[in-house]
Amino acid sequence: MRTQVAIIGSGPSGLLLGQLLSLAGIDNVILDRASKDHILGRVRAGVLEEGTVRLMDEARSGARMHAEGLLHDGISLAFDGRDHRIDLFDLTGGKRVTIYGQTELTHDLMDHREQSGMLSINEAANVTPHDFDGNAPRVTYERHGVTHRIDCDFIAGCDGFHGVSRRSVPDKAIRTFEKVYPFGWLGILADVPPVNDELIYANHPRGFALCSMRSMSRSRYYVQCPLDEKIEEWDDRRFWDELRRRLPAHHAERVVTGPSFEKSIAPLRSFVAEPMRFNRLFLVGDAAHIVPPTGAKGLNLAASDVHYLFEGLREHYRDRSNAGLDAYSQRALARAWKAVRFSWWMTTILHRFPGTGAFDQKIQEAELDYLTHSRAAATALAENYVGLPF
Ligand code: FAS
Ligand code: PHB
Repeated sequence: MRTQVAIIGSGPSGLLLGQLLSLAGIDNVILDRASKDHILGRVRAGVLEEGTVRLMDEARSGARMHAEGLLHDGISLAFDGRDHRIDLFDLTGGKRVTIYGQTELTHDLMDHREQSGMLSINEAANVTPHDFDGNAPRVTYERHGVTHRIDCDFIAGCDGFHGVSRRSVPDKAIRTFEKVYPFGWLGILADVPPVNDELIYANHPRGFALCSMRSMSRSRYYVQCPLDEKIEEWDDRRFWDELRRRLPAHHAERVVTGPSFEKSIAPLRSFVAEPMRFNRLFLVGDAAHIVPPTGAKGLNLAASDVHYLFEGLREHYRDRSNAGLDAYSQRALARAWKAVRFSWWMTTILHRFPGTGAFDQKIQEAELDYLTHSRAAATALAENYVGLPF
């Protein structure tokens, strides 16, 4: 088989890139080792920046997002028993975020790909990129015991942090930067109304908590937990009690509890691989960078990578220019590092770090005090939270 762009990974990065390429008349095939059901069963992000919303519209896959997504003009920071609203809309001159689950976004992109008739190959085993340092790259994979080969012009490694693409790059050609945080997030989904109309990021001596949502009848909550925490030691009652302990009283007494239907622990890390291009192979999204979810940047960074790579590929095929492809890594990394910084900063000011000394605790309190009393400080948070320009 031959295609123009072979995409490894059918998560948000791969599906969004595939949809944009298809609409531009650029042939592409998506391969994923997982089944569609498995991919759709993953619960992850929930906050979309305006740039991500625009890309979904450009991909003609945004109708349900606009119909069901919730527009939010602000978030709240809660500490010392009070909460402080950060007016994103006012501080950024009219920008806002859209609350719409990654699962739904992935579903929409998958549905549109099926309607377009473009090829996705799921449950593909041993997907392997070859000869991307030359001019005739190809991807092989196995299915039902048969090895297949796809010759292509370019390979997009959209296969996430644990994918094969980054691992296929020789060690001497890639440099990685990593910071692992000494805690994780225990998250639940429950069909109960959210405690607040907007998100609440809480800093409490017992640890961080986040009140989020998927709709006005489905809530997404997280509490910071030790890295060695066992999910089976957290029944719903324990979760609800701990969440309420970490919220200001006027929120805690309003939490509507109910049975969770999803409960999981995610580790937190910051990670960046440089560069993001290796001749005919391009790393996209989580394959190239990971951020702690505190800044709601992971999915949105994947979207801006897709924007830069799609622009470059379209220029290559339409204008016979490689300027966009040559600039991809530098442009994507410039935006990625600013999101990595913001996500690290939000994590450091909102979480309780084991072994934090008195001085560092006072610095964290001063950060929060400055944020809630300085328009300049709040503006800096707001412009990063709604998403820096592409
Ligand atoms: P993905 O990991 O989503 O997709 C990669 C795809 O590649 C998968 O479908 C996988 O099956 C496939 N793949 C992997 N290896 C392969 C191989 N060898 N061969 C073929 N296919 C292969 N972001 C936020 O903004 N907010 C959040 O709250 C948030 N929470 C998260 C919680 C968890 C547990 C995780 C893991 C991530 C979270 N993220 C969050 C980040 C997340 O949303 C990612 O940024 C987003 O999924 C990135 O999308 P992709 O780059 O497509 O990678
Ligand atoms: C979520 O709703 O899953 C969510 C929202 C904001 C974050 C992280 C996760 O910062």
